[in-house]
Amino acid sequence: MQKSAAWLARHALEKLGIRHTFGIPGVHNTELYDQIAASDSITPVLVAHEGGGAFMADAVSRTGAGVGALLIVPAAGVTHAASGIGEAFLDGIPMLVICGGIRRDLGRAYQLHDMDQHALLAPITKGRWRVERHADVVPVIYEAYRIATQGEPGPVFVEIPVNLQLMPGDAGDIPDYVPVAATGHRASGADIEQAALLLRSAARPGIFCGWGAVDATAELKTIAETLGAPVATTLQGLSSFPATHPLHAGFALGPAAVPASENAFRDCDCLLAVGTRFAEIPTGSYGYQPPARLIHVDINPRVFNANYPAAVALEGDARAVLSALAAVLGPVPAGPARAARVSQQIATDKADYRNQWLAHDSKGRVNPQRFFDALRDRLPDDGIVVADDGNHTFLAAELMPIRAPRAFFSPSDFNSMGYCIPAVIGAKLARPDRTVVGIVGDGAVRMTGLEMATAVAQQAGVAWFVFNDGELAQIAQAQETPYNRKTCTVLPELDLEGLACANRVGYRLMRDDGDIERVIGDALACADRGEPVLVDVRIDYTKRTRFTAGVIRTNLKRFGLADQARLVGRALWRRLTG
Ligand SMILES: Cc1ncc(C[n+]2csc(CCOP(=O)(O)OP(=O)(O)O)c2C)c(N)n1
Ligand SMILES: [Mg+2]
Repeated sequence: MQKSAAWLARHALEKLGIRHTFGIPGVHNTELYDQIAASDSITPVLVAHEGGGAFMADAVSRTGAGVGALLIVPAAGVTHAASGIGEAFLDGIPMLVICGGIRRDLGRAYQLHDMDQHALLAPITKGRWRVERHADVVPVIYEAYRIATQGEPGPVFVEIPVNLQLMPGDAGDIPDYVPVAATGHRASGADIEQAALLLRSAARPGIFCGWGAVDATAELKTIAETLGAPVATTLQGLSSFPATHPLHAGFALGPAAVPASENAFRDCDCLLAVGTRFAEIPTGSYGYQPPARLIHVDINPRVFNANYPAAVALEGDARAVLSALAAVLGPVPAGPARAARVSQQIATDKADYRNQWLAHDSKGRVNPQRFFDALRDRLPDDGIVVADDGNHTFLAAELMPIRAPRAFFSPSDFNSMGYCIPAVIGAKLARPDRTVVGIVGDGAVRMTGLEMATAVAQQAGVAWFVFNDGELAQIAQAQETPYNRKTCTVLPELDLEGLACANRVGYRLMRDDGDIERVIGDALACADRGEPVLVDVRIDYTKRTRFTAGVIRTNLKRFGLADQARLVGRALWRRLTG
């Protein structure tokens, strides 16, 4: 069969159930774009910047409704997209990157967009292919998709040289797509028994879950209830366990955690950690020390013992491992009484922490707790909250209860600002039935704010709440004490109303607490009508999150006494001299 590589790529993407591609056309992929435009099932989405496109594709995958795909030009398209590809790689999110390639039939050097993109992408993709023949297009895309979705998911890259796209060639026998089999587990029965034994005999068992457990909420609940164990989550895994559950303790572990979690895990003598790598954020910069009885469940065996030694390591898909574990755990006699005690303490600690925030004088600006209380009241339980990276992220993590799996996304380990504005669009396109809102800093909005026009073009009704504080607060707060200066963290003025207007999205101003209810109601109503809207939230950042305070303390302790004295001395001196 004679087919062009562009036709073959479209065929493969259709069979894989791809519904949107994100990117920008150029001379190396217009043939691909022409094919995709003719597809009944795939819509090519024009983005403002390939970085935004990659964040959209990432969010499509995070919803669980299919895998996000990019359709980009080589070199400049790839480097622009690299932030989103890197985020997906470090966060374990599948993504299919389809890229045009320079001509391989000319024998010419210094072609447009010629660079070694495979070398550039090697550290941030699970696999890379350059298609050499027409007959390889479909099998390579299927194989790339399999690699992207199997094991710990991640991005993959397929380059299709433009000469193959333009010319028909021998496509051979086009293979059928065979869906990727679900991963089970490799953990042995003896190891699962051993884990059950440790948990059963623990006096204060606890559970810590990350994004890897996001589809295992039911199994987590069963085990938590059986043991009467508190459940804390990572940042990325905030939606892995419902905040409405009485055993839900909240975000992070250790001194940077919310008080309910810090208290619930204080004397934890056996920790079941599921789908987390104990990375820097959820451990508060490694300020948390897990107990020796650490049972670590992950699909990626490389995470075991990377930061903390595991007493038992159980390799496999979280659902598969946890259901096997629940089956051998059986009833735990101490469980019900412990559950009652632990839940009561959690409820008290959560109420106290919330009251501390409500009592904080926001001096005429918007109180973060009042904001999140009102948003929670109005957002459906399965509404998707997308954060960016900054102080607003940790406020959301501490103050906004997340109630459903895959209902909270944030850039996590790669930690790329600029994620939220486009990711909200990707999430809405993948899940038009869900309410999707963004919480984004006024710094991050500068990076990808022009992507708002993409929402208008795609008729994606979403609301972005811009936490407008005039600073790169997460960094400015960390500069304040040691330096007594805010070098390069005070933002020049930006007219958010003008930005909304330029993008043709709605604009609402939330000046103080008195505006909260009305403006949130109004913004969500706009989004429901299919009208994207930017809300300018004049947020109060004068109270620190537990996370920021905890991380600063942990890092200070890490210095030796002489360095601590030097840093404190400099801080005091600057306080005196300005
Ligand atoms: C691409 C990128 N550049 C820089 C940083 C460092 N950084 C982390 S949080 C932050 C501040 C973000 O400011 P803003 O978007 O206003 O959010 P806020 O902290 O004020 O809520 C910065 C600069 C980053 N994470 N990513
Ligand atoms: Mg800010």
